Amino acid sequence: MTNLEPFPERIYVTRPVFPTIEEVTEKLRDIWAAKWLTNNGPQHTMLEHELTEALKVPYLSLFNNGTIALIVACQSLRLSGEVITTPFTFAATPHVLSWNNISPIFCDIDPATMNIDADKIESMITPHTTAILAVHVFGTPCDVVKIQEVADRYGLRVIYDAAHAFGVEIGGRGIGTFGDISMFSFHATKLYHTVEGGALTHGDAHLKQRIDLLKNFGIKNEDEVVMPGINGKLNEISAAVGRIMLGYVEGERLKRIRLHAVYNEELAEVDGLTLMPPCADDVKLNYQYYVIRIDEKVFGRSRDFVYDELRKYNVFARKYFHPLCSEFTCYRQLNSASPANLPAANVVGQQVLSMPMYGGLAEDDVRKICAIIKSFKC
Ligand code: T4K
Repeated sequence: MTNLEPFPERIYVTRPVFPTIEEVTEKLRDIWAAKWLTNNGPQHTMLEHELTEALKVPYLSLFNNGTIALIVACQSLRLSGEVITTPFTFAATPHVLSWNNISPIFCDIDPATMNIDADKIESMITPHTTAILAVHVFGTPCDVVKIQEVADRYGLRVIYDAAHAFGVEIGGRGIGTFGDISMFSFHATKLYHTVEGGALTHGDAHLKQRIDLLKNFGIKNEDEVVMPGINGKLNEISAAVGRIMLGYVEGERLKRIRLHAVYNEELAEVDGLTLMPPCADDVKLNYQYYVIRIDEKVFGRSRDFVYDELRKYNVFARKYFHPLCSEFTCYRQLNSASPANLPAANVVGQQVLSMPMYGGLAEDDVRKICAIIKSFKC
């Protein structure tokens, strides 16, 4: 097959960006001096302010992870009944609906962007529909204009799962300003992280009050608890790491832009591989992920073959997102989960492979990974 040697150590799909120990130690000293570890401390307050600017959004609320943030987003808008979403996403997206007693209704995707197909949303609306929960998959923006048009026509709310979209902009506008609420994940595996963490962004001061109550048990003051909230608070150590990481995010993004270019250069001419879609000129991407699609009929090998063989070379690519959420045992009985309703998602789910992508990866490593993939072609 190839005389390329396996990598001496595992190459994972991603590696977290680590600040220096010294930077973290310095911030820990501040936290120790303040004697404040969580519950809206000074690091939390400063990070909320800094992220509001960095993401170019009017309001932002920090959370202990993106999943709890999304659960609270649904609560804050009082969603119920059915919410239209995509099957091509991480498990958290439909699960937050279930945790709110809402039925996820799966809508097919646009195979080019791998995002929810805005032209198909209308056909999924019923009298029970209250919202659209769309995902900017791999940081590629959804068709935000069309989605808003449909939502406005039917009086629906729009929530964006922007877990992958830190720093993405459309026409200079922060991606978190579209729809009613957007959720960002700051998990360790993301381009920007707070170890674990997340945020909700939106344009409404009253909504911020409600979200901040919901993430703190609904406690208004020592004498009043005004709604059944949850514990969604980000602690001071995570917030401090987040403040440091703001100084790393653009450097990491630039390294990934370079690695994207190498993947594109090496794989562009390979029949049977579809590379990440180019974006409109006014879109600023974050280059967090590099995803290919493998058409078995043309490439001669299936995605699963490539995934398995790469592991023999110590390359641990990932099948994000396979299985589709509509294939999970908890959802596959839903009418909207049937493969007949989701033809594009079912094809993409069988073809997709997330390649190693992180700033610490050498360009030569990327070239070698591409050479290994090309050696599989038959
Ligand atoms: N919505 C969407 C669309 C999402 O993608 C996610 C999360 C969410 C919502 C929920 O947000 P959070 O509640 O998580 O904030 C990873 C992440 O854990 C998850 O946050 C992320 N999406 C998902 C796409 O990827 P896994 O199960 O693939 O993670 P894991 O542990 O297999 O890590 C992937 C690779 O990263 C490992 O093979 C090695 C490397 N790694 C990982 C960790 C944690 C390290 O080198 N060091 C580490 O500390 O879900």
